[in-house]
Amino acid sequence: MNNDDTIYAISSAAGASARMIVRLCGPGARAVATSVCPDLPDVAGAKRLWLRFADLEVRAWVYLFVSPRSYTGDDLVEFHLPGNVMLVQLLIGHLRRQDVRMAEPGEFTARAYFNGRMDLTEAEGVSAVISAHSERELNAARQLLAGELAARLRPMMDQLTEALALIEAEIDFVDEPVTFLARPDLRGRLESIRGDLQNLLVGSRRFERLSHQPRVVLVGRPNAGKSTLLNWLAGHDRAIVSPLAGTTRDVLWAEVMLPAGVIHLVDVAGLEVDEHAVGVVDAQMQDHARRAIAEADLAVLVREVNDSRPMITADRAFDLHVFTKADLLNGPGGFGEDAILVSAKTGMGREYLIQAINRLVFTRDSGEARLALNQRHVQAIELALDHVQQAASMAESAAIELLALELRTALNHLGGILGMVSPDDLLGEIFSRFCIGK
Ligand SMILES: Nc1nc2c(ncn2[C@@H]2O[C@H](COP(=O)(O)OP(=O)(O)OP(=O)(O)O)[C@@H](O)[C@H]2O)c(=O)[nH]1
Ligand SMILES: [Mg+2]
Repeated sequence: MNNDDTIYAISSAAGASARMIVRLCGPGARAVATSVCPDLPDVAGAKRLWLRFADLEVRAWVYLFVSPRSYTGDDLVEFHLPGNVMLVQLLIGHLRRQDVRMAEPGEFTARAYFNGRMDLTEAEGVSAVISAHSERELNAARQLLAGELAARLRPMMDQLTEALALIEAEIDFVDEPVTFLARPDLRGRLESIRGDLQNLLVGSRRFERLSHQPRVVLVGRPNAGKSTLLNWLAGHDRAIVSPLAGTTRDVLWAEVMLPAGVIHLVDVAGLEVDEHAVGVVDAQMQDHARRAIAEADLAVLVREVNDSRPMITADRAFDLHVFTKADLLNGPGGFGEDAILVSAKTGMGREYLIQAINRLVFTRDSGEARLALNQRHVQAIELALDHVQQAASMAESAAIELLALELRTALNHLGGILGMVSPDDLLGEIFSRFCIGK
């Protein structure tokens, strides 16, 4: 990435849309924009202006952001064109002829970082917001974007810096008996920082856990109506449904949009209570089914309303009981308090079922107040913790130079989280996960 280049990207979503956005950024952005849009004003703002390129005249909203007050910190121009792919291609063809190149993934945000517009955790927040699939992921990403991790780290880094400065001062006065920070006092300070770092780790959630799409499996006897439920909740015919018991043989799944996010709804072969009754192929089928049941985050027991046989069992407890075919109910049923009655035929109970699954999947371990950390953050905090711990344990015995080295290493690890001392390959790794146009 060369930060002196002028770059462009289509910043709207792929596919049909009412508007398409072409973003232009870099030192040459205004000059290049003027070649398309002669009336581009000198001051920042939004205006509806004429664009002229490829023998066309198009009216479009043009947004000008002037350095340093832009997303990236450079001059930035956005053309909001009518949503026509051909038009955008022609405009881009025109830009390409003027020494403007296409942005790499995440390059806009990388520039914002290099220009000091955001720290590295905030840049990661941008990426996480873009790829969030659920409310909880989005909330966690917003926390990063708002600089909450940085806000938690800074006081610890300040304390470390202060301790380091005090002991380094002693190194400078090595010939004189001056002590700026008594050793027991130093140990006390380091132990308190160690405690803070530990609390940060213990009290946080893992981003990776949040981004995994929750799996909900439907479990029941053959013919209980599991595949019908899958199709009904997914809103399309994903699975074959038939009155014959044993219709579903493989593990199937569909994405289902719930109010708080998307889940993986999994449908498996019906389970038999008497496993001796099943043949060889069936044994394999039941094996796959049982594995899918074990791996799911949530297991829903699906049972016909009129089924009076004993309940089937699995190697785990069921989180929810659903009684199907409520339209066929004959006589009063003794359903448990938290059981849900549904009928795919009449539509009964659908909303209720959706809310119940949503609640169980998305609010069970929510703890919204807890900060979400990614692998990179956790590793750096753990390393910093090791060095602070090491320094604390030898605070009263070790040579001052050794203590200073431990503290500086700890500080570097924490600084790395915010991108203060990050090697280039790490930065490349982080920004390459973005999409082009961000
Ligand atoms: N009346 C009525 N019939 C239903 C309802 N839901 C499912 N059925 C019928 O029950 C039969 C079995 O449905 P499936 O969805 O294939 O059942 P399954 O649990 O997937 O069965 P297997 O794949 O064999 O384990 C089909 O004939 C469905 O039309 C319902 O709500 N009301
Ligand atoms: Mg089925």
